[in-house]
Amino acid sequence: MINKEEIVKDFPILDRKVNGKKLVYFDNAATTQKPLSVINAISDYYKIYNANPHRGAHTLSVEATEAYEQTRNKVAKFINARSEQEIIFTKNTTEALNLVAYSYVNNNLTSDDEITICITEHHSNLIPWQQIAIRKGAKINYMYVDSDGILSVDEIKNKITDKTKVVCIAHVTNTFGIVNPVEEIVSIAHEKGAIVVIDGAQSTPHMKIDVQKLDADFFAFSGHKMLAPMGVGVLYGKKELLKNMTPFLYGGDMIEYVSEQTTTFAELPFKFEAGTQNVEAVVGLSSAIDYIEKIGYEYIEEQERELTEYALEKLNQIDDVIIYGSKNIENKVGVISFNVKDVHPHDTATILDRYGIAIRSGHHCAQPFMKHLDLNSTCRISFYFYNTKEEIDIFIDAIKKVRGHMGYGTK
Ligand code: 7TS
Repeated sequence: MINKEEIVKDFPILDRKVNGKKLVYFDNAATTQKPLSVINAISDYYKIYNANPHRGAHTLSVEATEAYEQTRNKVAKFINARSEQEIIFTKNTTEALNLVAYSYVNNNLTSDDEITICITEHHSNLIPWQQIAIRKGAKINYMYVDSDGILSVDEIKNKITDKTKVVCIAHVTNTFGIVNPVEEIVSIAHEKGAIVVIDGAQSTPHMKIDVQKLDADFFAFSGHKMLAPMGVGVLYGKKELLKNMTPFLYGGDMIEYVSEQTTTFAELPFKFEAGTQNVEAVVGLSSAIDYIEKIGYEYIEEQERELTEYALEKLNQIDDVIIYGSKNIENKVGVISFNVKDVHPHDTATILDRYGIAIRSGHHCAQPFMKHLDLNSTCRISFYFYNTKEEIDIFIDAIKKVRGHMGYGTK
């Protein structure tokens, strides 16, 4: 039995006060907090074996290299890649997606081709494709969702055509937390001969990822959304695709041999990791994976489901709150978008901050989606397994006071 109180104690920041109130952190889709084990792993790296990996014959460099490469191995197992050669460390999901855009799509797209993406995409899974499409004179084909944020199989079938070369889709959307039917998308895309890039930034923290089962051609995620530090992300790619791709960045450590006029490149995965990498973040990612595996996805999913159900029920009871997106808990992670009637989301977020509650407000880096729904912006709460029902109670009490702060009555 996992003890929630013990879990909460693992996260020192959750004990701090904000504006004189105990912190309630509901902005986990933006970034999660870090357990002491991750913080200590980073501190130990600097205290004991900080060095530039892959470069030195000295003990510290060997130890740093081991830590770095062992993490690659751990990540490969974590998402069930066939080989650690399929794991490339990047700065974040954004960089991983840009790598695919510039090293694969840029070299394989013609003006007759189409890229299919969903209207719900985060800008980092939209702008890179848009830029390549502009460069190549190709077209972006959008799959549209209903007002609940749900993507239908008919829409997928209509928008993945014989012209489609690449399909890019979030596994879980960051605005409403909807789990997209990625396995179906992959199967339809592969039938048409298109490759699929899955943005796993919002899924990897919350559900067990099996890239072989998904049959994803590329899969990207960020460490910082799953307990690890900022500054490390992962690009998984099928080996046969990665092998034929040109490097994204050029420089130290990614070469085999350099002469005055030409260069040959290192084997996978090193040809995609130019320059000194973020070893401290990689070490932190290793520790974060250990933590997630220790508590297990079963616990994570169960906690988030309970919290989301509870919060939806409480929010639903407040007349002045408008909830956006599907409320079907079976198809959703712990993300709720909402607005308080007549109150700008930034005002709501600012008022909640006075009560020590951290939420996100704005367009959530998904402006085309907001426009599609005829919305300007929303408030968003997003949970992780360390959140509690007591925190939701604090949040609900504060939400009931928002309109009063703005000079309105509250029902
Ligand atoms: N894709 C999705 C679905 C995301 O939610 C995010 C970040 C990214 C990509 C980019 O991740 P990064 O680590 O490269 O920045 N989403 C959010 C969010 O919803 N609020 O803040 C960041």
